Amino acid sequence: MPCRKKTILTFLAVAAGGVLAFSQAVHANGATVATVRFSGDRFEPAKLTVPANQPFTLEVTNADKKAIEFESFDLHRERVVRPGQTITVYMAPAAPGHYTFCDDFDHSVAEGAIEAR
Ligand SMILES: [Cu+2]
Repeated sequence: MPCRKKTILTFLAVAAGGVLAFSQAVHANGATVATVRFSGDRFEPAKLTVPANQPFTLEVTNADKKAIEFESFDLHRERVVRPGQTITVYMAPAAPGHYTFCDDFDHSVAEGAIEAR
């Protein structure tokens, strides 16, 4: 089940906090790999930037003690991540834009966002 309701609130919170983390994406073998870590009921960083119109991979590490369901309704991905596990999510090229993701097991967790530019 997708979770979009908090998108605007999350975006405003991120903007207000000025916590715009850029260059989280690193290049390995020519491919963009972005990483995000879940711990303490939050995604870190809360915002990732990736190149638009290029495939990329997202490595999601769950460093928390509970399972999460990494879900991006916008990017059509939904994967369970067990405690201590790192998963690799292959993403299709994304048009420039703002794509949210969340823990679909717990909607009290603030959404994260991927900015394709
Ligand atoms: Cu879901």
